[in-house]
Amino acid sequence: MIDVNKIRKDFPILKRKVNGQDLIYFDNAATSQTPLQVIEVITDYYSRLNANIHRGVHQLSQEATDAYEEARIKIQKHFNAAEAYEIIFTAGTTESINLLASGYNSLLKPGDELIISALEHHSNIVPWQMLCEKTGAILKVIPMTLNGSLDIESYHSLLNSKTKLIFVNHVSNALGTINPIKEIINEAHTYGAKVLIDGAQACPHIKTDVQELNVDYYVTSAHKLCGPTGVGMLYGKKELLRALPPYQGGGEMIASVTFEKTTYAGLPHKFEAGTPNICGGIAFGAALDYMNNLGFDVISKYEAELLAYATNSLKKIEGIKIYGEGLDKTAVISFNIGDIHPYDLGSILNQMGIAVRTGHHCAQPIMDFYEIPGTVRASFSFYNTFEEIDIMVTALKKAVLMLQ
Ligand code: 7TS
Repeated sequence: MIDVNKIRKDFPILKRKVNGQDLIYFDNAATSQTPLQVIEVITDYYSRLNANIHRGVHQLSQEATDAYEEARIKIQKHFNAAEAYEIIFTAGTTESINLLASGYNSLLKPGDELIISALEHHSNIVPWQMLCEKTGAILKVIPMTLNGSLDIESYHSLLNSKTKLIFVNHVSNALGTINPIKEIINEAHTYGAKVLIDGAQACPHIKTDVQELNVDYYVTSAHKLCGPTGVGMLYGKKELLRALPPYQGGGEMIASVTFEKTTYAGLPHKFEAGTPNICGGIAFGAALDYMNNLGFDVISKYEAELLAYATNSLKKIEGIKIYGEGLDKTAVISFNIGDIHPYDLGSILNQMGIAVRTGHHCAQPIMDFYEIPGTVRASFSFYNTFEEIDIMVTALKKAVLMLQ
């Protein structure tokens, strides 16, 4: 059982006021808030440890290196990767995907096929389009259905011996759909294709076991699960990462450099050029500790209760349309009310201290599918309460009266 009042004390930001009202933070799918336990690790890093890593014999550099590598091991254990060096630190999901797309540049030939889903965030669309332009590979799309899930029958018919890579999100950011990734991965493997799962939206809600899934690549951002911005990870199976060319050239990713020839370092350093976000990496590990101490089973059970409660309460508002209702989904509700523009609803909620996201949520193809400019998206976390949902519903009713 979650003691939400106790948990909320861990999050200083939840005490602040916005426009004279208590902040109600329902934009967790954009970024999650940071608990004191993680803030303290960040403060401690800059107060006691700050040094560059992997390069100094001095004490501070060694301690910072140890803390950074311990964080890598925490991430490895959390996702159950076979080896710590299969975890590559990146700046976040977007950079992880760009790293992969850049590597595949030399692995693809014209006519090779890539499969994407209709539910993707732009960061899992645009890098692949850029890659197709460079390589002559062809991008195919798994369509979505009206209820916001993937049309898996169509996926089966898109696969063939030319399919090289499939990239699908674990959870849709715009609708919260939990995609059947196990089935997608198993089916892809029968054709020898590899699968990248974008776990940005899954990681705050679901504890993923990459070996159990047998996924080839899995990416996420720390800031979605109570960690800082600007840091994330790429998991890849070691044999695939070894075969992938480096992303950026620079310091720390080499074995030797002469003007005639450079040889690259082994994993994970081959993909980690330059001074990384050292403090961010360490805080990523602390965020996983925090979430695991609460327990993902407990978190997802409580969030499911919040979702059910919010869905029921919102449905009582006349003219509301919830996109992706009844799905197997995380605690995300995307909706519109009548023909009110989502931006107007979001602005009025903001005046009442309530943070939601409005717009296309970097998933324009989903909005095009529903023929809407965007939605209001309320996304919940384990530190949200039923009372906050009541306040949002009342605020929405007031907003409708003002706008209609
Ligand atoms: N993939 C998915 C599924 C996402 O939801 C996001 C961010 C990204 C990739 C990109 O992550 P980043 O950390 O590299 O920026 N999603 C959102 C969102 O839904 N609202 O703001 C950011």
